[in-house]
Amino acid sequence: MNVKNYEDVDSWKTVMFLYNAALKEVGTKLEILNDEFQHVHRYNPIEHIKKRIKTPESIVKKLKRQGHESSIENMVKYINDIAGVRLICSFTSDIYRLAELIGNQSDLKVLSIKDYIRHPKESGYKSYHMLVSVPIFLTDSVVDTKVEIQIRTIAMDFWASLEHKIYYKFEGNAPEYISRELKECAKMVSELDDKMLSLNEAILRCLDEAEEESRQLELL
Ligand code: 0O2
Repeated sequence: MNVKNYEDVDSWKTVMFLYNAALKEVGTKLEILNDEFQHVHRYNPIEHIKKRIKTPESIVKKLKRQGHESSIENMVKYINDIAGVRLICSFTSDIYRLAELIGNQSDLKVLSIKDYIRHPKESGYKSYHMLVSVPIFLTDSVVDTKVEIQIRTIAMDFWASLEHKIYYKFEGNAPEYISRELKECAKMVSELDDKMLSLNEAILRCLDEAEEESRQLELL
């Protein structure tokens, strides 16, 4: 990163302060949504939330990969996931439900959506990405700050975390058979997700039927 003089150090600190604030704002919003869901529907769509700020090394690497010079200006302009929140859900249906709830939050602006669930990446990667901006209220101004929200199931997260580690070891040059095997694993993960979703739907139907039966018995 181009942090050469006091002025740059100052802008670096300001930028990082803003991303940290945005991460807190979005993280809290999502926790509140999850709590409200539990309160109203007695169900938590979010299994857990992970938050992170991208490391300076990772920012520099990504800028280089994109063909941009390392500068604070370029990082703010081109790197969308400096502040990142990952929502891990139980079922695929939770992902779209959460995406809709996030889209309905009036103070969040949805800048872009990448649906790697309906359109998986060549690697087999599946996840739902939302790039949002959140207003950060300062003493004398308001700054819209970008946060990337990745929403995925436990199974998708398991695959992505291991694949990320494996690829990191090969620095992107994994042998062909490893990429093929990883893709095969991604297929198994998708089948597992589909099976879990239909099992859950069957369980909910059984519970509804049992409830209806006991209501009918009470009426007799
Ligand atoms: P890291 O180390 O996880 O942060 P854009 O942000 O839209 O300008 P970008 O970054 O290519 O362009 O967007 P994209 O495709 O939405 O990917 C962003 C992030 O998604 C990546 O960040 C990964 O976290 C994750 N991701 C995308 N593709 C894959 C994949 O094939 N495997 C795994 N495991 N994760 C993936 P980083 O900065 O690349 O990495």
